[in-house]
Amino acid sequence: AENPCCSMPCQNMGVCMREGDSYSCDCTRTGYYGQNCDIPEFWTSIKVALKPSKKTTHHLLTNYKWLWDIVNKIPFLSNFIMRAVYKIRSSTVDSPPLYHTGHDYTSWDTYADRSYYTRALPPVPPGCPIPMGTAGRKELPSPEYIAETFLARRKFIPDKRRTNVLFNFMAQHFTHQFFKTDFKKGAGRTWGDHGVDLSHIYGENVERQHQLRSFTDGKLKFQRVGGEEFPPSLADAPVHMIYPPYVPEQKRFAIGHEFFGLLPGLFVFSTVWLREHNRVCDVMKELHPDWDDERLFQTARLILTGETINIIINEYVQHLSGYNFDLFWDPELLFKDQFQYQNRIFVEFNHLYHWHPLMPDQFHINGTTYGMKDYLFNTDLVFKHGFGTTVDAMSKQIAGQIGPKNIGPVNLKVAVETIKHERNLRMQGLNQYRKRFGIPPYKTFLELTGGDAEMAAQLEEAYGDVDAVELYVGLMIEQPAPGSVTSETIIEMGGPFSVKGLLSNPLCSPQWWKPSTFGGDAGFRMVRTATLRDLFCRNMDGPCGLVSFAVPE
Ligand code: MNH
Repeated sequence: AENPCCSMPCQNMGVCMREGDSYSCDCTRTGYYGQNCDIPEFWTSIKVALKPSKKTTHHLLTNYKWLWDIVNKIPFLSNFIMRAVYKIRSSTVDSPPLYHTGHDYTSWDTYADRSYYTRALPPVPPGCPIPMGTAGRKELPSPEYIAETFLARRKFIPDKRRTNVLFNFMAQHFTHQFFKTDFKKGAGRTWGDHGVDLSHIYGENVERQHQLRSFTDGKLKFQRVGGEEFPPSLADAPVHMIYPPYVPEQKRFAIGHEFFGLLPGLFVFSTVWLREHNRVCDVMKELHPDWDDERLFQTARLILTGETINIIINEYVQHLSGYNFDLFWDPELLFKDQFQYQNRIFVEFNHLYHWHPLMPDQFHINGTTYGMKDYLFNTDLVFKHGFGTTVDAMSKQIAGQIGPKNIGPVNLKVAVETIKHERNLRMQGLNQYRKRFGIPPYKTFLELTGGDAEMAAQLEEAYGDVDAVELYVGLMIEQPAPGSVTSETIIEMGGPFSVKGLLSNPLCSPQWWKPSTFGGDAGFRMVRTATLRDLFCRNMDGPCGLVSFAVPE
Protein backbone atom coordinates (compact mmCIF):
# COMPACT_ATOMS: atom_id res chain seq x y z
CA ALA A 1 0.00 0.00 0.00
CA GLU A 2 0.95 3.56 -0.54
CA ASN A 3 2.59 5.52 2.27
CA PRO A 4 -0.15 7.83 3.63
CA CYS A 5 2.48 10.45 4.47
CA CYS A 6 2.88 10.98 0.69
CA SER A 7 -0.01 13.43 0.68
CA MET A 8 1.79 15.55 3.32
CA PRO A 9 -1.23 15.52 5.66
CA CYS A 10 0.42 17.09 8.72
CA GLN A 11 0.09 20.87 8.88
CA ASN A 12 1.94 23.55 10.82
CA MET A 13 5.22 21.64 10.96
CA GLY A 14 3.69 18.53 12.51
CA VAL A 15 5.76 15.43 11.79
CA CYS A 16 4.16 12.62 9.78
CA MET A 17 4.79 9.03 10.90
CA ARG A 18 3.49 6.06 9.02
CA GLU A 19 1.49 3.53 11.10
CA GLY A 20 0.87 0.62 8.74
CA ASP A 21 -1.81 1.77 6.31
CA SER A 22 -2.47 4.81 8.43
CA TYR A 23 -0.38 7.65 9.83
CA SER A 24 -0.06 9.93 12.81
CA CYS A 25 1.05 13.54 13.08
CA ASP A 26 3.30 14.57 15.94
CA CYS A 27 2.00 18.05 16.83
CA THR A 28 4.25 18.57 19.87
CA ARG A 29 4.89 22.28 20.47
CA THR A 30 3.40 23.30 17.14
CA GLY A 31 0.60 25.16 18.93
CA TYR A 32 -1.92 22.99 17.05
CA TYR A 33 -3.66 19.68 17.69
CA GLY A 34 -5.96 17.21 15.94
CA GLN A 35 -5.27 14.36 13.52
CA ASN A 36 -3.42 16.71 11.13
CA CYS A 37 -2.20 19.39 13.57
CA ASP A 38 -4.70 21.74 11.96
CA ILE A 39 -6.72 22.89 14.98
CA PRO A 40 -5.16 25.87 16.78
CA GLU A 41 -4.84 25.86 20.54
CA PHE A 42 -6.51 28.81 22.23
CA TRP A 43 -3.42 31.01 22.46
CA THR A 44 -2.38 30.08 18.96
CA SER A 45 -5.66 31.36 17.56
CA ILE A 46 -5.17 34.65 19.39
CA LYS A 47 -1.63 34.94 18.05
CA VAL A 48 -2.69 34.08 14.53
CA ALA A 49 -5.46 36.66 14.65
CA LEU A 50 -3.12 39.41 15.84
CA LYS A 51 -0.03 38.58 13.80
CA PRO A 52 0.29 40.58 10.58
CA SER A 53 0.90 38.47 7.48
CA LYS A 54 4.38 38.36 5.94
CA LYS A 55 2.95 40.33 3.01
CA THR A 56 1.73 43.09 5.31
CA THR A 57 5.06 43.25 7.15
CA HIS A 58 6.92 43.42 3.84
CA HIS A 59 4.61 46.17 2.65
CA LEU A 60 5.17 48.19 5.82
CA LEU A 61 8.94 47.84 5.59
CA THR A 62 9.18 48.73 1.91
CA ASN A 63 6.81 51.74 2.05
CA TYR A 64 6.11 54.71 4.35
CA LYS A 65 9.56 56.14 3.95
CA TRP A 66 8.65 59.26 5.96
CA LEU A 67 7.84 57.02 8.92
CA TRP A 68 11.03 55.00 8.66
CA ASP A 69 13.08 58.19 8.31
CA ILE A 70 11.91 59.01 11.83
CA VAL A 71 12.24 55.47 13.25
CA ASN A 72 15.78 55.15 11.89
CA LYS A 73 16.84 58.16 13.97
CA ILE A 74 15.44 56.92 17.28
CA PRO A 75 17.77 54.25 18.72
CA PHE A 76 15.14 52.92 21.10
CA LEU A 77 12.81 52.14 18.20
CA SER A 78 15.34 50.98 15.67
CA ASN A 79 17.00 48.68 18.21
CA PHE A 80 13.60 47.22 19.03
CA ILE A 81 12.86 46.52 15.39
CA MET A 82 16.32 45.23 14.55
CA ARG A 83 16.17 42.84 17.50
CA ALA A 84 12.75 41.64 16.38
CA VAL A 85 14.12 40.97 12.89
CA TYR A 86 17.04 38.96 14.31
CA LYS A 87 14.74 36.98 16.61
CA ILE A 88 11.89 36.29 14.21
CA ARG A 89 14.12 35.41 11.28
CA SER A 90 16.58 33.19 13.12
CA SER A 91 13.93 31.35 15.13
CA THR A 92 12.48 30.12 11.84
CA VAL A 93 15.58 27.95 11.31
CA ASP A 94 15.89 24.67 13.25
CA SER A 95 19.01 24.82 15.40
CA PRO A 96 20.15 22.10 15.88
CA PRO A 97 18.90 20.98 12.48
CA LEU A 98 16.22 18.30 12.11
CA TYR A 99 16.91 16.74 8.72
CA HIS A 100 19.63 15.94 6.23
CA THR A 101 19.87 13.86 3.08
CA GLY A 102 21.25 10.71 4.67
CA HIS A 103 17.92 9.88 6.33
CA ASP A 104 14.26 10.72 5.79
CA TYR A 105 13.86 11.38 9.52
CA THR A 106 15.79 12.96 12.38
CA SER A 107 18.96 10.99 13.15
CA TRP A 108 22.19 11.42 15.10
CA ASP A 109 24.01 11.88 11.82
CA THR A 110 21.81 14.87 11.02
CA TYR A 111 23.57 16.58 13.88
CA ALA A 112 27.00 15.02 13.77
CA ASP A 113 27.90 14.50 10.11
CA ARG A 114 28.85 17.91 8.84
CA SER A 115 29.63 16.59 5.38
CA TYR A 116 25.89 16.84 4.71
CA TYR A 117 23.94 19.99 4.06
CA THR A 118 20.97 20.05 6.40
CA ARG A 119 17.38 20.41 5.18
CA ALA A 120 14.43 22.44 6.36
CA LEU A 121 11.98 19.78 5.18
CA PRO A 122 12.50 16.03 4.91
CA PRO A 123 12.36 14.44 1.46
CA VAL A 124 9.15 13.31 -0.19
CA PRO A 125 8.61 9.98 1.61
CA PRO A 126 9.92 6.83 -0.04
CA GLY A 127 7.56 4.70 -2.09
CA CYS A 128 5.20 7.47 -3.14
CA PRO A 129 3.18 6.87 -6.30
CA ILE A 130 4.43 10.00 -8.06
CA PRO A 131 7.46 12.27 -7.80
CA MET A 132 5.97 15.05 -5.66
CA GLY A 133 4.06 12.75 -3.31
CA THR A 134 0.47 12.61 -4.46
CA ALA A 135 0.15 15.95 -6.26
CA GLY A 136 0.62 16.49 -9.96
CA ARG A 137 1.80 14.42 -12.90
CA LYS A 138 3.01 10.82 -12.74
CA GLU A 139 6.07 11.90 -14.64
CA LEU A 140 7.56 15.36 -14.67
CA PRO A 141 8.86 16.90 -17.90
CA SER A 142 12.63 16.72 -18.45
CA PRO A 143 14.81 19.27 -16.65
CA GLU A 144 15.95 20.46 -20.08
CA TYR A 145 12.38 21.20 -21.16
CA ILE A 146 11.62 23.01 -17.89
CA ALA A 147 14.79 25.10 -18.09
CA GLU A 148 14.29 26.06 -21.71
CA THR A 149 10.59 26.85 -21.36
CA PHE A 150 10.55 28.79 -18.10
CA LEU A 151 14.08 29.87 -17.30
CA ALA A 152 16.02 30.54 -20.50
CA ARG A 153 16.63 34.20 -21.32
CA ARG A 154 15.00 35.46 -24.52
CA LYS A 155 15.96 39.07 -24.08
CA PHE A 156 17.97 40.51 -21.17
CA ILE A 157 15.56 41.74 -18.47
CA PRO A 158 17.26 44.37 -16.25
CA ASP A 159 16.58 44.44 -12.54
CA LYS A 160 14.01 47.09 -11.63
CA ARG A 161 15.87 48.07 -8.48
CA ARG A 162 18.98 48.79 -10.54
CA THR A 163 21.03 46.08 -8.83
CA ASN A 164 24.43 46.19 -10.46
CA VAL A 165 27.13 43.78 -11.54
CA LEU A 166 29.26 44.57 -8.47
CA PHE A 167 26.40 43.26 -6.33
CA ASN A 168 26.13 40.22 -8.56
CA PHE A 169 29.78 39.35 -7.95
CA MET A 170 29.57 40.12 -4.23
CA ALA A 171 26.70 37.61 -4.07
CA GLN A 172 28.66 34.93 -5.86
CA HIS A 173 31.93 35.66 -4.04
CA PHE A 174 30.40 35.85 -0.55
CA THR A 175 28.14 32.80 -0.80
CA HIS A 176 30.71 30.45 -2.31
CA GLN A 177 32.52 30.36 1.04
CA PHE A 178 29.65 28.22 2.36
CA PHE A 179 27.87 26.83 -0.72
CA LYS A 180 30.35 24.13 -1.68
CA THR A 181 28.60 21.05 -2.93
CA ASP A 182 30.69 17.92 -2.96
CA PHE A 183 29.21 16.65 -6.21
CA LYS A 184 31.30 13.46 -6.15
CA LYS A 185 29.46 12.38 -3.01
CA GLY A 186 26.08 13.77 -4.08
CA ALA A 187 24.00 16.92 -4.28
CA GLY A 188 23.25 16.78 -0.53
CA ARG A 189 26.92 16.81 0.47
CA THR A 190 29.26 19.70 1.17
CA TRP A 191 32.99 20.28 1.54
CA GLY A 192 32.35 23.61 3.28
CA ASP A 193 32.22 24.45 6.96
CA HIS A 194 28.67 25.80 7.28
CA GLY A 195 29.15 29.49 7.70
CA VAL A 196 30.97 32.77 7.23
CA ASP A 197 34.52 31.52 7.73
CA LEU A 198 36.30 33.40 4.93
CA SER A 199 37.53 30.11 3.51
CA HIS A 200 37.08 31.67 0.06
CA ILE A 201 39.94 34.04 0.98
CA TYR A 202 42.13 31.86 3.20
CA GLY A 203 41.45 28.38 1.85
CA GLU A 204 39.33 25.60 3.32
CA ASN A 205 42.18 23.90 5.20
CA VAL A 206 45.50 24.72 6.84
CA GLU A 207 47.58 23.38 3.94
CA ARG A 208 45.93 25.72 1.47
CA GLN A 209 46.10 28.61 3.91
CA HIS A 210 49.83 28.05 4.44
CA GLN A 211 50.47 28.08 0.70
CA LEU A 212 48.70 31.43 0.47
CA ARG A 213 50.56 33.02 3.40
CA SER A 214 53.88 34.82 3.20
CA PHE A 215 54.74 34.11 6.86
CA THR A 216 55.99 37.61 7.40
CA ASP A 217 53.97 40.13 9.40
CA GLY A 218 50.83 38.02 9.04
CA LYS A 219 50.47 38.86 5.38
CA LEU A 220 49.21 36.89 2.44
CA LYS A 221 51.45 36.34 -0.57
CA PHE A 222 50.90 38.78 -3.39
CA GLN A 223 52.51 40.02 -6.58
CA ARG A 224 52.90 43.59 -7.72
CA VAL A 225 51.54 44.53 -11.13
CA GLY A 226 51.86 48.17 -12.11
CA GLY A 227 52.56 49.08 -8.49
CA GLU A 228 49.38 47.47 -7.12
CA GLU A 229 48.93 44.28 -5.11
CA PHE A 230 47.29 41.27 -6.74
CA PRO A 231 46.93 37.60 -5.78
CA PRO A 232 50.16 35.62 -6.23
CA SER A 233 50.82 33.48 -9.27
CA LEU A 234 50.17 29.77 -9.03
CA ALA A 235 53.89 29.20 -9.41
CA ASP A 236 54.50 31.19 -6.22
CA ALA A 237 51.61 29.61 -4.29
CA PRO A 238 50.96 26.16 -5.73
CA VAL A 239 47.36 25.45 -4.67
CA HIS A 240 44.73 23.61 -6.66
CA MET A 241 42.89 26.01 -8.97
CA ILE A 242 40.51 25.27 -11.79
CA TYR A 243 41.68 26.83 -15.04
CA PRO A 244 41.06 25.68 -18.60
CA PRO A 245 44.21 24.55 -20.46
CA TYR A 246 44.39 27.67 -22.64
CA VAL A 247 45.13 30.00 -19.71
CA PRO A 248 48.93 30.56 -19.70
CA GLU A 249 50.93 29.77 -16.58
CA GLN A 250 51.74 33.37 -15.65
CA LYS A 251 48.04 34.33 -15.81
CA ARG A 252 47.01 31.74 -13.27
CA PHE A 253 46.41 33.17 -9.81
CA ALA A 254 46.35 31.46 -6.44
CA ILE A 255 43.17 32.31 -4.56
CA GLY A 256 41.39 30.90 -1.49
CA HIS A 257 38.62 29.35 -3.57
CA GLU A 258 39.63 27.13 -6.45
CA PHE A 259 36.88 28.41 -8.79
CA PHE A 260 37.63 32.09 -8.42
CA GLY A 261 39.80 32.39 -11.52
CA LEU A 262 36.56 31.91 -13.45
CA LEU A 263 35.37 35.50 -13.61
CA PRO A 264 37.05 38.92 -13.48
CA GLY A 265 34.44 40.02 -10.93
CA LEU A 266 35.46 37.26 -8.52
CA PHE A 267 39.09 38.17 -9.14
CA VAL A 268 38.33 41.80 -8.24
CA PHE A 269 36.80 40.78 -4.90
CA SER A 270 39.63 38.33 -4.20
CA THR A 271 42.11 41.13 -4.88
CA VAL A 272 40.42 43.73 -2.70
CA TRP A 273 40.13 41.36 0.27
CA LEU A 274 43.79 40.36 -0.15
CA ARG A 275 44.81 44.03 -0.04
CA GLU A 276 42.56 44.62 2.95
CA HIS A 277 44.10 41.71 4.81
CA ASN A 278 47.61 43.00 4.25
CA ARG A 279 46.57 46.55 5.14
CA VAL A 280 45.03 45.38 8.43
CA CYS A 281 48.24 43.45 9.18
CA ASP A 282 50.22 46.69 8.80
CA VAL A 283 47.91 48.49 11.22
CA MET A 284 48.07 45.66 13.75
CA LYS A 285 51.86 45.37 13.55
CA GLU A 286 52.12 49.08 14.28
CA LEU A 287 49.92 48.65 17.37
CA HIS A 288 51.46 45.37 18.49
CA PRO A 289 55.17 45.31 17.63
CA ASP A 290 55.56 42.23 19.82
CA TRP A 291 53.10 40.07 17.85
CA ASP A 292 54.44 37.28 15.66
CA ASP A 293 53.32 36.46 12.14
CA GLU A 294 50.77 33.90 13.33
CA ARG A 295 48.98 36.27 15.69
CA LEU A 296 48.91 39.07 13.12
CA PHE A 297 47.46 36.69 10.53
CA GLN A 298 44.82 35.22 12.82
CA THR A 299 43.67 38.58 14.16
CA ALA A 300 43.48 40.10 10.69
CA ARG A 301 41.32 37.16 9.63
CA LEU A 302 38.86 37.84 12.47
CA ILE A 303 38.78 41.52 11.60
CA LEU A 304 38.02 40.74 7.96
CA THR A 305 35.31 38.32 9.03
CA GLY A 306 33.68 41.08 11.05
CA GLU A 307 34.06 43.59 8.23
CA THR A 308 32.39 41.13 5.89
CA ILE A 309 29.41 40.65 8.18
CA ASN A 310 29.03 44.40 8.66
CA ILE A 311 29.05 45.11 4.93
CA ILE A 312 26.71 42.22 4.23
CA ILE A 313 24.06 43.40 6.72
CA ASN A 314 24.36 47.18 6.35
CA GLU A 315 24.67 47.37 2.60
CA TYR A 316 24.13 44.07 0.82
CA VAL A 317 21.06 42.78 2.66
CA GLN A 318 19.84 46.38 2.90
CA HIS A 319 19.86 46.67 -0.88
CA LEU A 320 18.42 43.20 -1.35
CA SER A 321 15.49 43.77 1.00
CA GLY A 322 14.43 47.14 -0.33
CA TYR A 323 13.40 48.03 3.23
CA ASN A 324 13.14 51.67 4.22
CA PHE A 325 14.14 50.61 7.72
CA ASP A 326 17.94 50.87 8.07
CA LEU A 327 19.31 47.44 8.90
CA PHE A 328 22.38 47.23 11.07
CA TRP A 329 24.61 44.71 12.82
CA ASP A 330 24.63 44.78 16.61
CA PRO A 331 25.21 41.38 18.23
CA GLU A 332 24.48 42.91 21.65
CA LEU A 333 20.78 43.05 20.79
CA LEU A 334 20.67 39.28 21.39
CA PHE A 335 22.69 39.13 24.59
CA LYS A 336 19.65 39.02 26.85
CA ASP A 337 18.26 36.00 24.99
CA GLN A 338 19.01 32.33 24.68
CA PHE A 339 20.67 32.08 21.31
CA GLN A 340 22.46 29.20 19.58
CA TYR A 341 25.81 30.39 18.25
CA GLN A 342 26.01 27.54 15.78
CA ASN A 343 25.00 27.32 12.17
CA ARG A 344 24.43 24.77 9.42
CA ILE A 345 23.98 25.36 5.74
CA PHE A 346 20.69 24.10 4.36
CA VAL A 347 20.48 22.69 0.85
CA GLU A 348 17.37 24.80 0.29
CA PHE A 349 19.43 27.94 1.07
CA ASN A 350 21.93 26.86 -1.58
CA HIS A 351 19.22 26.31 -4.19
CA LEU A 352 17.39 29.55 -3.53
CA TYR A 353 20.73 31.36 -4.01
CA HIS A 354 21.16 30.18 -7.59
CA TRP A 355 20.88 33.73 -8.82
CA HIS A 356 22.17 33.10 -12.31
CA PRO A 357 19.59 35.50 -13.80
CA LEU A 358 21.69 38.33 -12.32
CA MET A 359 24.45 37.58 -14.85
CA PRO A 360 24.29 39.76 -17.93
CA ASP A 361 25.45 38.35 -21.29
CA GLN A 362 27.81 41.25 -21.91
CA PHE A 363 30.06 43.41 -19.78
CA HIS A 364 30.77 47.05 -20.49
CA ILE A 365 34.06 48.51 -19.31
CA ASN A 366 35.13 51.98 -20.31
CA GLY A 367 33.69 51.79 -23.83
CA THR A 368 34.62 48.18 -24.52
CA THR A 369 31.96 45.46 -24.57
CA TYR A 370 32.90 41.90 -23.68
CA GLY A 371 30.69 38.95 -24.58
CA MET A 372 30.57 36.11 -22.08
CA LYS A 373 33.16 34.09 -24.02
CA ASP A 374 35.68 36.93 -23.79
CA TYR A 375 34.88 37.45 -20.12
CA LEU A 376 35.17 33.97 -18.63
CA PHE A 377 38.65 33.33 -17.20
CA ASN A 378 39.82 36.62 -18.70
CA THR A 379 41.46 38.40 -15.76
CA ASP A 380 43.57 40.31 -18.29
CA LEU A 381 40.86 42.90 -18.69
CA VAL A 382 41.28 44.00 -15.07
CA PHE A 383 44.90 44.89 -15.84
CA LYS A 384 44.09 46.36 -19.23
CA HIS A 385 41.44 48.78 -17.94
CA GLY A 386 42.85 49.14 -14.44
CA PHE A 387 41.41 47.94 -11.14
CA GLY A 388 39.57 51.16 -10.30
CA THR A 389 38.03 51.51 -13.74
CA THR A 390 36.81 47.92 -13.63
CA VAL A 391 35.13 48.43 -10.24
CA ASP A 392 33.55 51.66 -11.46
CA ALA A 393 32.25 49.89 -14.57
CA MET A 394 30.77 47.03 -12.55
CA SER A 395 29.01 49.58 -10.33
CA LYS A 396 27.50 51.30 -13.36
CA GLN A 397 26.09 48.26 -15.15
CA ILE A 398 22.65 46.95 -14.22
CA ALA A 399 22.40 43.21 -13.54
CA GLY A 400 19.58 40.91 -14.65
CA GLN A 401 16.29 40.58 -12.83
CA ILE A 402 15.94 37.46 -10.70
CA GLY A 403 12.79 36.10 -12.28
CA PRO A 404 11.45 33.98 -15.13
CA LYS A 405 13.09 33.66 -18.56
CA ASN A 406 16.27 35.46 -17.63
CA ILE A 407 19.07 32.88 -17.36
CA GLY A 408 21.68 33.46 -20.04
CA PRO A 409 23.04 30.69 -22.31
CA VAL A 410 26.24 29.94 -20.28
CA ASN A 411 24.23 29.23 -17.16
CA LEU A 412 21.24 27.34 -18.52
CA LYS A 413 22.93 24.01 -17.93
CA VAL A 414 23.48 24.98 -14.30
CA ALA A 415 19.70 25.38 -14.04
CA VAL A 416 19.22 21.96 -15.63
CA GLU A 417 21.66 20.42 -13.15
CA THR A 418 19.94 22.11 -10.21
CA ILE A 419 16.58 20.62 -11.22
CA LYS A 420 18.24 17.20 -11.50
CA HIS A 421 19.77 17.62 -8.04
CA GLU A 422 16.38 18.49 -6.54
CA ARG A 423 14.85 15.39 -8.07
CA ASN A 424 17.69 13.21 -6.74
CA LEU A 425 17.22 14.73 -3.31
CA ARG A 426 13.42 14.19 -3.56
CA MET A 427 12.89 17.75 -2.42
CA GLN A 428 9.36 18.82 -1.61
CA GLY A 429 7.62 21.39 -3.77
CA LEU A 430 7.44 25.18 -3.60
CA ASN A 431 4.07 25.22 -1.80
CA GLN A 432 5.26 22.94 1.00
CA TYR A 433 8.19 25.28 1.55
CA ARG A 434 5.92 28.31 1.52
CA LYS A 435 3.91 26.74 4.33
CA ARG A 436 7.08 25.81 6.22
CA PHE A 437 8.22 29.45 6.10
CA GLY A 438 4.89 30.96 7.09
CA ILE A 439 3.45 32.12 3.78
CA PRO A 440 0.26 30.83 2.15
CA PRO A 441 0.67 28.26 -0.61
CA TYR A 442 -0.28 29.32 -4.12
CA LYS A 443 -3.80 28.27 -5.03
CA THR A 444 -3.43 28.64 -8.80
CA PHE A 445 -0.73 28.72 -11.44
CA LEU A 446 -1.87 32.19 -12.40
CA GLU A 447 -1.20 33.43 -8.88
CA LEU A 448 2.29 31.89 -9.01
CA THR A 449 3.16 33.56 -12.32
CA GLY A 450 1.84 36.92 -11.14
CA GLY A 451 -0.84 37.01 -13.85
CA ASP A 452 1.13 35.63 -16.83
CA ALA A 453 -1.59 33.44 -18.33
CA GLU A 454 0.55 31.86 -21.02
CA MET A 455 3.22 30.74 -18.62
CA ALA A 456 0.55 29.58 -16.15
CA ALA A 457 -0.95 27.35 -18.85
CA GLN A 458 2.45 25.90 -19.75
CA LEU A 459 3.19 25.25 -16.09
CA GLU A 460 -0.14 23.52 -15.64
CA GLU A 461 0.65 21.36 -18.65
CA ALA A 462 4.04 20.51 -17.13
CA TYR A 463 3.08 19.91 -13.50
CA GLY A 464 -0.67 19.26 -13.47
CA ASP A 465 -1.10 20.65 -9.97
CA VAL A 466 0.32 23.85 -8.46
CA ASP A 467 1.38 21.79 -5.42
CA ALA A 468 3.71 19.80 -7.69
CA VAL A 469 5.81 22.78 -8.81
CA GLU A 470 9.40 22.12 -7.81
CA LEU A 471 11.15 24.42 -5.34
CA TYR A 472 13.94 25.83 -7.50
CA VAL A 473 11.71 26.20 -10.54
CA GLY A 474 9.06 27.96 -8.49
CA LEU A 475 11.60 30.31 -6.91
CA MET A 476 12.95 31.31 -10.31
CA ILE A 477 9.62 31.98 -11.98
CA GLU A 478 8.04 34.10 -9.25
CA GLN A 479 8.15 37.82 -9.93
CA PRO A 480 10.25 39.94 -7.55
CA ALA A 481 8.28 41.07 -4.51
CA PRO A 482 7.16 44.73 -4.65
CA GLY A 483 10.17 46.97 -3.98
CA SER A 484 12.61 44.06 -3.70
CA VAL A 485 15.23 42.31 -5.79
CA THR A 486 13.97 38.77 -5.15
CA SER A 487 10.61 37.04 -4.93
CA GLU A 488 8.49 36.68 -1.81
CA THR A 489 9.47 33.05 -1.25
CA ILE A 490 13.18 33.80 -1.69
CA ILE A 491 12.87 36.58 0.92
CA GLU A 492 10.88 34.53 3.40
CA MET A 493 13.19 31.50 3.11
CA GLY A 494 16.47 33.32 2.53
CA GLY A 495 15.93 35.88 5.31
CA PRO A 496 15.96 33.29 8.11
CA PHE A 497 18.93 31.32 6.73
CA SER A 498 20.87 34.50 6.17
CA VAL A 499 20.15 36.20 9.53
CA LYS A 500 20.81 32.95 11.39
CA GLY A 501 24.08 32.41 9.52
CA LEU A 502 25.34 35.93 10.19
CA LEU A 503 24.25 36.36 13.82
CA SER A 504 25.31 32.88 14.93
CA ASN A 505 28.90 33.51 13.88
CA PRO A 506 31.14 33.09 16.95
CA LEU A 507 32.22 36.72 16.57
CA CYS A 508 28.67 37.64 17.63
CA SER A 509 28.76 35.69 20.89
CA PRO A 510 28.94 37.66 24.17
CA GLN A 511 32.31 36.04 24.88
CA TRP A 512 33.94 37.08 21.60
CA TRP A 513 32.28 40.41 20.89
CA LYS A 514 34.84 42.76 22.49
CA PRO A 515 37.91 44.77 21.47
CA SER A 516 40.58 42.27 22.54
CA THR A 517 39.28 39.68 20.04
CA PHE A 518 40.16 42.12 17.28
CA GLY A 519 43.50 43.36 18.61
CA GLY A 520 42.00 46.26 20.58
CA ASP A 521 39.75 49.27 20.01
CA ALA A 522 41.18 50.07 16.57
CA GLY A 523 40.41 46.60 15.22
CA PHE A 524 36.97 46.54 16.85
CA ARG A 525 36.22 49.89 15.23
CA MET A 526 37.29 48.58 11.80
CA VAL A 527 34.81 45.74 12.21
CA ARG A 528 31.91 47.95 13.24
CA THR A 529 32.44 50.70 10.70
CA ALA A 530 33.44 48.75 7.57
CA THR A 531 31.78 49.89 4.36
CA LEU A 532 31.94 48.66 0.81
CA ARG A 533 33.22 52.02 -0.36
CA ASP A 534 36.04 52.12 2.19
CA LEU A 535 36.98 48.55 1.39
CA PHE A 536 37.68 49.52 -2.20
CA CYS A 537 38.80 53.12 -1.87
CA ARG A 538 41.32 52.40 0.88
CA ASN A 539 42.88 49.69 -1.21
CA MET A 540 43.11 51.34 -4.57
CA ASP A 541 45.60 53.58 -6.34
CA GLY A 542 44.26 56.63 -8.07
CA PRO A 543 40.76 58.09 -7.88
CA CYS A 544 37.91 56.02 -6.51
CA GLY A 545 34.91 56.02 -8.82
CA LEU A 546 31.46 54.64 -8.12
CA VAL A 547 31.44 51.81 -5.58
CA SER A 548 27.88 50.69 -4.94
CA PHE A 549 25.41 47.82 -5.11
CA ALA A 550 22.98 49.72 -7.35
CA VAL A 551 23.30 51.99 -10.35
CA PRO A 552 22.22 55.49 -9.27
CA GLU A 553 19.09 56.87 -10.98
MN1 MNH B 1 26.92 29.63 -10.30
C1 MNH B 1 26.77 26.54 -8.92
C2 MNH B 1 28.52 28.30 -13.04
C3 MNH B 1 27.30 32.75 -11.64
C4 MNH B 1 25.43 30.99 -7.54
N1 MNH B 1 27.50 27.79 -10.88
C5 MNH B 1 27.31 26.61 -10.17
C6 MNH B 1 27.78 25.49 -10.94
C7 MNH B 1 28.29 26.00 -12.11
C8 MNH B 1 28.13 27.42 -12.06
C9 MNH B 1 28.90 25.20 -13.26
C10 MNH B 1 27.68 24.02 -10.53
C11 MNH B 1 26.38 23.51 -11.10
C12 MNH B 1 25.97 22.12 -10.70
O1 MNH B 1 26.56 21.15 -11.16
O2 MNH B 1 25.02 22.03 -9.91
N2 MNH B 1 27.77 30.40 -12.00
C13 MNH B 1 28.38 29.67 -13.01
C14 MNH B 1 28.84 30.57 -14.06
C15 MNH B 1 28.48 31.84 -13.67
C16 MNH B 1 27.81 31.72 -12.37
C17 MNH B 1 29.55 30.13 -15.33
C18 MNH B 1 28.69 33.16 -14.35
C19 MNH B 1 28.93 33.32 -15.61
N3 MNH B 1 26.44 31.55 -9.69
C20 MNH B 1 26.66 32.68 -10.41
C21 MNH B 1 26.14 33.80 -9.70
C22 MNH B 1 25.61 33.32 -8.53
C23 MNH B 1 25.81 31.89 -8.54
C24 MNH B 1 26.18 35.27 -10.13
C25 MNH B 1 24.95 34.19 -7.51
C26 MNH B 1 24.93 34.05 -6.23
N4 MNH B 1 26.20 28.92 -8.55
C27 MNH B 1 25.68 29.65 -7.53
C28 MNH B 1 25.43 28.77 -6.41
C29 MNH B 1 25.83 27.49 -6.81
C30 MNH B 1 26.31 27.62 -8.18
C31 MNH B 1 24.86 29.18 -5.07
C32 MNH B 1 25.86 26.21 -5.98
C33 MNH B 1 27.30 26.02 -5.57
C34 MNH B 1 27.55 24.74 -4.89
O3 MNH B 1 26.59 24.14 -4.42
O4 MNH B 1 28.71 24.32 -4.80
